[in-house]
Amino acid sequence: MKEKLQQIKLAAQAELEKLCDADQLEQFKVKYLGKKGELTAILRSMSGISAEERPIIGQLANQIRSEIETLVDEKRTLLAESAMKHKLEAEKIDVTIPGKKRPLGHTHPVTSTAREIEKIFINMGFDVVDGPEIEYVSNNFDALNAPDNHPSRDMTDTFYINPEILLRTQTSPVQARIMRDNKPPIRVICPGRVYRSDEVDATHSPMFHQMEGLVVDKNIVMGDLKGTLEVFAKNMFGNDTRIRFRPHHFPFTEPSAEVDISCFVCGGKGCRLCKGEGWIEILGAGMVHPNVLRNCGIDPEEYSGFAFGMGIERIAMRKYNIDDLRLLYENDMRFLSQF
Ligand code: 2NM
Repeated sequence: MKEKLQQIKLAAQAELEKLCDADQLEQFKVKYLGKKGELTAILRSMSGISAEERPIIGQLANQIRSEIETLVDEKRTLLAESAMKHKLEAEKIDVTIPGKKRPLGHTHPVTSTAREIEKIFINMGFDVVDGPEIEYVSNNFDALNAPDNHPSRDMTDTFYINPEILLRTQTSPVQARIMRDNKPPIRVICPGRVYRSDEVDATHSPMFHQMEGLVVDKNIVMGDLKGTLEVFAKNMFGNDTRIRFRPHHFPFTEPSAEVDISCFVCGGKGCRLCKGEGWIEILGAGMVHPNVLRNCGIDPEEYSGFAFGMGIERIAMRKYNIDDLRLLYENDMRFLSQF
């Protein structure tokens, strides 16, 4: 009996050496220590042993059992360590390998130009306001003193949704809304998309962006308009920039003017950019027509105002020396990544 137990112990030790994973260790435990295992079988068969020997054999069997249990625990730890080692080895990350480059976009030149213009006017105390691109004819034309026969009202120039609703042709309807809903003083600029039924070419697009400004208060005069636009021009195009007003006509302003800046390339002498003129046209402006104030619920006897409007693309094209408007809409990375 004793020899048998010693044999089991030796066999168990030898077998344990060869185990290489947790599954095999479980099977091993069942084989030696389980209810139907070899040690249990020995203890069961003790009925044939003399009364003196029984406690000795029993003690030995229990001792061997606990030795094997200890060995199993040690082996379990060893196996777990080696499993973890393999796992770490397999999942090793080389932190020195260069990462995947993700192409990072940036602000579109039309947007960055709009932000730059906004900043200049914000510094002069203007608020930035937006409004719907789908507008009422009444806000887009009627409130702004556009005569019934004005060519811009024509179906061939404007996108109508129905006879009362259109895609706004300018952002001034936002200003009509502002005047109707607020008491002066009003100081706002309105950036946004506008729509006109134009064929696409180097200088035209059926959708483009505008920035319009409006100031309404007591005692606003043309000098306020000139001063404001001069500050804008100097901030936008350089401190040496001068501005010039040429008489013009808009239905919503009286008097009205087209505004040029001195050429920021040649300073006014005449060059390729300004086509020998020395001046570059950048916006339209004027004193808000009394009819517009009245249409929007402001008394023109008490208040006066000035307004102006510019195409953001046109400013961006001047600023970045872009000669074809279409480049701004094609989203060609070779073009956009230059800005
Ligand atoms: C321009 C030129 C001149 C303008 C007028 C108004 C309003 F709402 F007060 F009537 N907003 N913007 C205006 C004036 C726009 O764009 C070339």
